[in-house]
Amino acid sequence: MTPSFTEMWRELAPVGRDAGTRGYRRYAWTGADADCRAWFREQALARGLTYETDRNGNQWAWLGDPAAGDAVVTGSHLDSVPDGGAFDGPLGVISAFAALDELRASGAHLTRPLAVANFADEEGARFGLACVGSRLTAGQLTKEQAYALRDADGITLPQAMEAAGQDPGAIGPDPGRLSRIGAFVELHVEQGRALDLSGDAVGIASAIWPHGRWRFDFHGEANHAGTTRLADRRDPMIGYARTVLAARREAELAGAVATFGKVAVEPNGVNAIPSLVRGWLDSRAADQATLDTVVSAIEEAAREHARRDGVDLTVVRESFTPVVEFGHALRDELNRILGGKIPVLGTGAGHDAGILSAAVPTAMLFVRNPTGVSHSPAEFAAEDDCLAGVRALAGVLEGLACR
Ligand code: HGY
Ligand code: MN
Ligand code: MN
Ligand code: MN
Repeated sequence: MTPSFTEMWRELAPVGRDAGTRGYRRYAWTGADADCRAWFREQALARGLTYETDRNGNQWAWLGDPAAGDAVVTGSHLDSVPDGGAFDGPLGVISAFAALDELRASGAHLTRPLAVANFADEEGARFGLACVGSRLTAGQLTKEQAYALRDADGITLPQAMEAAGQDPGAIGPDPGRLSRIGAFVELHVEQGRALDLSGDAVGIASAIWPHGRWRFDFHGEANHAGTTRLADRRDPMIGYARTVLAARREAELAGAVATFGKVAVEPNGVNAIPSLVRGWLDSRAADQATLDTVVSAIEEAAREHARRDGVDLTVVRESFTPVVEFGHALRDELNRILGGKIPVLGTGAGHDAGILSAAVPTAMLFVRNPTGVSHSPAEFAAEDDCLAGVRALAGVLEGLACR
């Protein structure tokens, strides 16, 4: 008997959850990630699906011949941000298995292969780059770039993969695999309140905002916190703090978003003026021009503050995802399959679907999140809405794979 949606949810819920914060710490290629990947493999084998892990560490569970081509693939990711919520990623993977179960139970006659996918390292929580598994597969990240990724302990991505039993030697573009995918549909919890405001349980994605990550390094002069006159200081924390305020101001002015959510201080001593303050900016906007304007204004403000404080500043763009407009053909087909009344909404959140949309026809379904909160242990979606998402996904899979 294959586990139901609720049983799968219960099985996965404790994996990688911090007892204190109740948030998830499922970072790529760690023990918690290995437990999630073992869970995925069990789900595949329990259903008699053909299980595989590809050269980039993405997991696939196939119904039908993986080599036949024109496959309909659905899935998402199982890794999390630090203290992430239960739904971001896992809802798409669990719903994919549940929708496939529904389709098989209905006796539908499949005319195309189906697959459930778990994309490796979507959040980039450990190595700092989002969507590593799907970017490698789609040829948007080179092997050299991937090999240069390292975590806070200096462990490189290939070292972490090897330690987890995944050979990093073969990572890289996988055009053969992509050429066999006719459509990819990712179901995801909404990370916002559009569906709550419209009163719908399920929505379809229209676009993903352009977004990126920039690292601001403020180099000052370490000194004694108790004996150094204020006028003699080159304190990088001051310029960093003013830049955080400038980021909020510039984002408000432009109707964009900008967040310094991660900061590292050296030497990080209470009684030492820092030598270095390193802050990571995540900024997103509805269009490229606005995003460019906001980030340039933030960088200009940062340079002015650094100059005034006698501090050196370097700014590095660490990653960037251009705007994703999901193709109308598949999007409209989903809407037709689902009765034409499903709201279409944009999002500021990045997804594997956004990466893969450059290579295969791609669409996204969103499930209502009543508070809109995400990347937090408070993330929530009601079970009825999750089951409505499964039914919608099952309908989409049937509409696409049972022609
Ligand atoms: O950052 C994002 O938007 C996604 O959750 N990785
Ligand atoms: Mn996320
Ligand atoms: Mn996600
Ligand atoms: Mn995603």
